[in-house]
Amino acid sequence: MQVKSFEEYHQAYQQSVEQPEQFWENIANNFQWRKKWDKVLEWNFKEPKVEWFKGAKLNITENCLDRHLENNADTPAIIWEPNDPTEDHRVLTYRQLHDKVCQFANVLKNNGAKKGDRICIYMPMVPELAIAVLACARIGAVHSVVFGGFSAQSIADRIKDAECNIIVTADGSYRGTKEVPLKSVIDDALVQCPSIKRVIVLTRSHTPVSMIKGRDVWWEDEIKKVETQGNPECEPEEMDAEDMLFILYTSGSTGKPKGVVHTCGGYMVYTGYTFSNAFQYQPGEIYFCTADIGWITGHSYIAYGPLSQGATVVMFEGIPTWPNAGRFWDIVEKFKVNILYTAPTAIRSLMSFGDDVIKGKDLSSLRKLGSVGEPINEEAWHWFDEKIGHGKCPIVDTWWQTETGGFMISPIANVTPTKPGYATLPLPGVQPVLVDENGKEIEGNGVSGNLCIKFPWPGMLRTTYGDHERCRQTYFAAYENLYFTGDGCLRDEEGYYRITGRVDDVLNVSGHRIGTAEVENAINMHSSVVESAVVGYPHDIKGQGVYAFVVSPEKHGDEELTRKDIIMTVSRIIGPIAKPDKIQFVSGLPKTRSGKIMRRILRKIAEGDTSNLGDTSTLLDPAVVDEIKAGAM
Ligand code: 6R9
Repeated sequence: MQVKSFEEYHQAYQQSVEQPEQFWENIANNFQWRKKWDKVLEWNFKEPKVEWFKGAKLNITENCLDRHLENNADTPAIIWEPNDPTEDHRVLTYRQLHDKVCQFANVLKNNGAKKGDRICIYMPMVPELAIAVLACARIGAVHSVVFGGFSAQSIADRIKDAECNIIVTADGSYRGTKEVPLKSVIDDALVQCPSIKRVIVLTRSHTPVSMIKGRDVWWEDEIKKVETQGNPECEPEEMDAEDMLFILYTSGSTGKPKGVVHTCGGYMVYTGYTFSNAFQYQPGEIYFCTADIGWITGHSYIAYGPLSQGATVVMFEGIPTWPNAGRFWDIVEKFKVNILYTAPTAIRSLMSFGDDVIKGKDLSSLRKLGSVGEPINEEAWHWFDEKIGHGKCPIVDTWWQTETGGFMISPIANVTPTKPGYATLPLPGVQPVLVDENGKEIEGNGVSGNLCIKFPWPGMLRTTYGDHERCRQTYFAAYENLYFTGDGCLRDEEGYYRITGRVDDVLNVSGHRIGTAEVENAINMHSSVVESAVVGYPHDIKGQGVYAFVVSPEKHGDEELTRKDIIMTVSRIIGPIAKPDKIQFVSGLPKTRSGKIMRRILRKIAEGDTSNLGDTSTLLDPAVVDEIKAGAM
């Protein structure tokens, strides 16, 4: 599945465009199927309907676990580094991971889980999170992982949308010096969620929790029951290639997160192939992905992609800056990491601590570096290249999305010449196009436009859970016969792609996607807020910060306190990741005569660029702009 030279890349790319079905069929043959497909691809972007490997039967965990047992049972699958460096790390070989997944799959069955059920997972970054995910896939249940930083309200919304019947969680989690409760957040969420019949709770932090009789059970007790039942195996459920594998919620430009749906066959092929090819993974290499499994990067490139390739994955529970900003480098040294995959926001944050924290760390095991989540600025790129890679590791800047399932535009390590700030070229099988506002394709090089994809790839989303029309509207209606990514993009003279950021109302804060409408809805819940408008502004570490313009009528009381109350409200409604960095109180928002907020103006003010606000004559009340300008933070 790996191309070995730039020439081979071009050949593979050309074949993938000219004969896509043959191309993907060859790739798919590298995986284990119970039954092969009747047809490689059927599609139209109108409905949209996309089906890959139709008629094929498989179980993804057979590919991620069982098939490695014959020759690689003792290869470490997961090396887990705890939050606290003085606590022992854990190693799970493929044999051990297989057994634990089977055990927990049986726990799920004992608790009534069946094929097709939706199971919510809200857990810390411990091996049991990966085990729970794989156990769902083993029995054909659909997992919906919710990142540990989301609030009770966000969890409840997701559980209700997917009608989950089981939730897997832990008592609490550790992040640096903080102990973060999880079970009590779930308890708050479940007040609104009658569909949940069972809560399975892992012990991690020993935080006191309330266990409700008949509903809540301990992970450890349930495992013991399975052990006494004496059947450690759990036969993998046979799935259709197009059966649902998981739902993962992501923010868009409307107020409500969408449940992006991925299916078994295409997702397996796509994540396995892209992992193997882009990182040029070699047997025995130690691969460290710093993402959380709660995001797509963790799904595709901690769990499924690497495991289907028999890779050894380092999974980290803690944060990059505790006990100090050298933690990543300690982990690299400790496990002799060969491939490090992280995010620009982490790089910028670690950069800001200076070079002292890197001094004396042995980073010589590193061979390849990766970046994901947002455009990487040149300064961070060079620092990563020089200080971490010592100029000898290619930087694989992977552009992709929750919806794409896997890497789309990315260098192939040691094959594609890299360029700072560029995701470089599309991987074989990916056909990007740039379009103008009217949907007209912009051809040639040295151009920029909105990034679309014109042909399906196996890892693409199939629908948004429970609302196919929304999927069509969001991704396939903007431009006819194209998948619209929501990103702006530049193609330089050489044909290299550089992603310039979102062109919709989605912010990218520390690599996390946050919809401005969602934050506004949360702010507007606060009792002293009439309305608000949220925009992004450049932030040194986070990439983008959240800037809120808030209309609050009576300036009664303490402004600073109201600010804190609003921040607390957003934390409660969405989660701490969406907290505004700046809140400016204003007497009104700049609106057109038809009542539309002119975000363009607010964006400029938030960016500190008030010299040229463009045409403000169509505003209902142009004076409000001067007031906002004067009060900008
Ligand atoms: C994988 C992931 C997707 C959005 C995407 C884009 C931004 C991700 C990027 C990048 C520039 C990269 N993005 N990787 N921008 N260069 N290498 O992050 O998925 O959370 O769904 O976010 O992130 O704006 O549209 P997701």
